[in-house]
Amino acid sequence: HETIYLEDYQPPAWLISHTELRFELEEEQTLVRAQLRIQANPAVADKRKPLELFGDEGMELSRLCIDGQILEASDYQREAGCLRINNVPESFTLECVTRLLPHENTALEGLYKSDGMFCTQCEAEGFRRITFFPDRPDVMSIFRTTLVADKARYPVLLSNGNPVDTGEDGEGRHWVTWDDPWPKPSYLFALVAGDLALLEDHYTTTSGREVALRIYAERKDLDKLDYAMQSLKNAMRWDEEVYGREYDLDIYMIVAVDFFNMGAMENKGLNIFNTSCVLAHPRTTTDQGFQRVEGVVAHEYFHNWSGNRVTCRDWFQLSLKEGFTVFRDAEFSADMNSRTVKRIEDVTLLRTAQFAEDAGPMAHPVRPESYMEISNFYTLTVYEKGAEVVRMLHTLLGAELFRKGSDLYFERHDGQAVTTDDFVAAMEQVSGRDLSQFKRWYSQAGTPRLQVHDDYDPQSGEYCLTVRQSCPPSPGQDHKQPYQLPLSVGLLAEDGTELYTGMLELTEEEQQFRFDNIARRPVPSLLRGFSAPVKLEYDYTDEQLLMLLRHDSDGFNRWDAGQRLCIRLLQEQMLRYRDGLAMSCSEALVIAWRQLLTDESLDPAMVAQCLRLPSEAQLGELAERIDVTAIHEAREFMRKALAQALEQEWLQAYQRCDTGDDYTADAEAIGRRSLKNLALSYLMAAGREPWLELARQQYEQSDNMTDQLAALTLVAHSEFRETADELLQAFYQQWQHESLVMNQWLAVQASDPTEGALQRVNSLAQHPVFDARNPNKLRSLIGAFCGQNLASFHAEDGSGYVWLADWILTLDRQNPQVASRLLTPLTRWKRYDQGRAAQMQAQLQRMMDTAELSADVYEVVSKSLV
Ligand code: HT7
Ligand code: ZN
Repeated sequence: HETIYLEDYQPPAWLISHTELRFELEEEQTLVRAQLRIQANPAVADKRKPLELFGDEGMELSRLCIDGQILEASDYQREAGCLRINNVPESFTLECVTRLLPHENTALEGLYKSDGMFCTQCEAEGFRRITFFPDRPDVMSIFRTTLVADKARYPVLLSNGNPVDTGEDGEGRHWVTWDDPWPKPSYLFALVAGDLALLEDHYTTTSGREVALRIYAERKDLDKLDYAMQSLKNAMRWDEEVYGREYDLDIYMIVAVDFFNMGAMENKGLNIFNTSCVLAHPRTTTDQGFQRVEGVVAHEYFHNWSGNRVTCRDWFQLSLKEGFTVFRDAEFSADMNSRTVKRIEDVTLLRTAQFAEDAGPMAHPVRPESYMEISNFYTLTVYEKGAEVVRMLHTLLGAELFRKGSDLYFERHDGQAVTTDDFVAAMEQVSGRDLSQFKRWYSQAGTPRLQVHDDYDPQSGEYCLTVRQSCPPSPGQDHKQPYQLPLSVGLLAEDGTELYTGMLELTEEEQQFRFDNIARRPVPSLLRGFSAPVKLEYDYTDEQLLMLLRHDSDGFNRWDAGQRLCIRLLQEQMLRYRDGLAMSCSEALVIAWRQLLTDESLDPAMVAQCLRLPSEAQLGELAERIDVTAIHEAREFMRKALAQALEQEWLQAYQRCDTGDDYTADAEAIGRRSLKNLALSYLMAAGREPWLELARQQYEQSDNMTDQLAALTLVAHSEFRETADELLQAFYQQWQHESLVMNQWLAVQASDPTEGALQRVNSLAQHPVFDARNPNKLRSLIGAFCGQNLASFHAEDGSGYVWLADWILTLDRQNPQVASRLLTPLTRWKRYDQGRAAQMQAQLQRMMDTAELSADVYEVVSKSLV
């Protein structure tokens, strides 16, 4: 498998001004006729280069012509995914007919069938599975696409742009031609053909363009599209107001498909969505699900500018569109809901999963330098850390200059394929700042560490903060240069009064910041709002953390202080567990939690965040060596202790939040439900029968999936096995025909930490609702078992590792992208004790020894074994 390097980038030798496609969609095969208007790139000196087009090795080529002349086999060569034609003129039309077998396409890249409908996924390199093409993002072309199919089976025929012609052949087949006026790279091409129902609405842009909004799904799901439609309209308005960006076509379409490798895809004018990111109904969708729909709909819409109008020069620049778009969607969600809660959720994901990625064998910079398979680089680093990098620019420049910078970026590069340097250059130009040091965030991997010390001189009233930054080595990068970063800080007096608020800018390995006229030694509130994606170390006392938890004016840091305290206490219990000592729960924590729980003036959403213990995965990320059992036991002990110490308060909070109002998916109602269900989870942890009855009652009486699933999960994960089995069976009976709900049913059981988990997931893999070809089902069963049921997956006998490796080897032949992603937990083997590490390594080696690994899995396995 070949490695591609950023430093080898060469501009394309050939450009394609127009691409005309005709798809004859049939049950047994699809014929694709492509006509490409090709010209030598005037910017490239060597005009005698052969024409090289990418095309999947397995794709059948049945006709190849230049300017109407059929080419003989001797006129071209096909090798390793490439078609080379020598001696071509400066400008010509290439015609190419390929034969595809979409019904056999289980990789879900290129053209495939999902539940009987045809659909495509072309990012990153799927278009080369449809026809031969310079399938790279810096070749942009105007597409005209005709779809021909049986009218009864496929009444809806969609592609990018606007429909310009349609007709029937009198023998049951019909056709539609679509024209997309905007030049685009091939990765944004899409088509859909199926028997689909439609929710239609419209939107008028600020400048008066009337846009038809159409969301397509299977007929049975038509009642689950309203929330996505409202989210789309909110996103369109928000992008006009906050970024001055309007939509640029007459139609915006979203299609929901059940078989999809990721969340959604921003194809120009024709987004294709995983059903899990578009369907939403109170009865079948949890609050989390609603928020995901809102966020993903907005994310794909925002790509119309950050990704489509201005796209990436090459795939190393992926974060140019993804990091920026995640930042945009996070700000949108913050504006639509609670800003602090959104920030807490995002930072939790970053700290738990992105930090782990940054410390693992696949660590890479936000702008990677090499890859074997680009699909492996749709990562938390490129997306989430990339968004943090954009956020830091926003913080350093301020909202106004950042907006000027984004305006300049969009205007200067409209219709171009550009780099992350171009993005930063626009920010430099509007601010007059030199951001060359800042760009290290794009080129250096690893999570920086900030060590903060302070000094106070009561005589002079001078307070001094000393900040040291460092960054651990990562693959191929032994030494790191210091970063430029914003460190948002507050200084608090003991009673919580704010003595100083501001932003410090770090550029050096070690820096000192002095503050005058400070009457008493302050408590520093550091890295407010998580102003940079770093690990911050400061030796807080428990009392200081309790004071910040109570008084910090920065909501994020109030929550963070509580988390730091919990982490410290949990780590102490882990040590005691390992040493065979009795564990204990801090009385000070109980008092602080009681205060939060009983203060009715506080926002329930924030209280719920503060009273949630850090997850086992996060505790693992923080550990030098991950001791799965000690983490699980310490956390369970603490949960139970806090449950019992505050039993009455949990019940009161539960009753207070159980308002009986009709379901709404707004931030306030979601916040109330989250505190209510958290309270129920602690009551269940207290382990007494009345609380089991309360959970059962909630399960039976709730009219929404959030409450029903919360109750089911708590009972299913409890020691009350009889009731657990009864409710799981009832849930199955009720929802067996709702595929997305059945995914939840699988995930609840796969993440059940009680005895016998592996046996349970094994038998679920045989259950009729499970379908190993559907990525959502795989994620619900395999992903949940390996990622959320840590004590079971990491069973000492290594059975979880063998199970996962068996699955990967099977799935790799079917869907390499999904196989490669599910493999992640095994790649972290170096973080575990010797016994586990050796068993995980052995499974990686077993995969490595398998002859025909895909590039996707080979890259991850081989890098993990280094
Ligand atoms: N830009 C989209 C990426 C995507 C994708 C990538 C690889 C394989 C399958 C995929 N499906 C969608 C998603 C996004 O960030 O909006
Ligand atoms: Zn995206």
